[in-house]
Amino acid sequence: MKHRVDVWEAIGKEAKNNEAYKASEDEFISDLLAVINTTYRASFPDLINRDFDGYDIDGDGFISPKEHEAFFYSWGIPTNYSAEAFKALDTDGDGLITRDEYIQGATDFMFSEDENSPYKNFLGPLLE
Ligand SMILES: [Ca+2]
Ligand SMILES: [Ca+2]
Repeated sequence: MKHRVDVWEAIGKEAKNNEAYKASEDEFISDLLAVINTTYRASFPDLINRDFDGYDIDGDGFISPKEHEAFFYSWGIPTNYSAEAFKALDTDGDGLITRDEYIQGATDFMFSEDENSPYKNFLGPLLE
């Protein structure tokens, strides 16, 4: 949680004295890039382990397709994109996402610069 707050504080540093401040897309990206290569990268495994626990609603150690839809819903991502993202994460195709599968996908999504990464739709497709 602390690291997530660090990220938002870095992004929102201009906002402290200005309640009406809105980050532009460029500001958001440059601030995110600045913080991503510092504490955020080191804390990422911790962060995504906790995310996994949050998305594994029934606590059985796997993210089911229904739980994945709930994860998309909680982020405001249209749930019709869930199945495709789920399929990319479920690398062994057993119909469930293990912690390792999730961590692999989330890490690749966050840090890979490969435009053709199978995990590029981890949070749904980019808007046109
Ligand atoms: Ca579960
Ligand atoms: Ca699997």
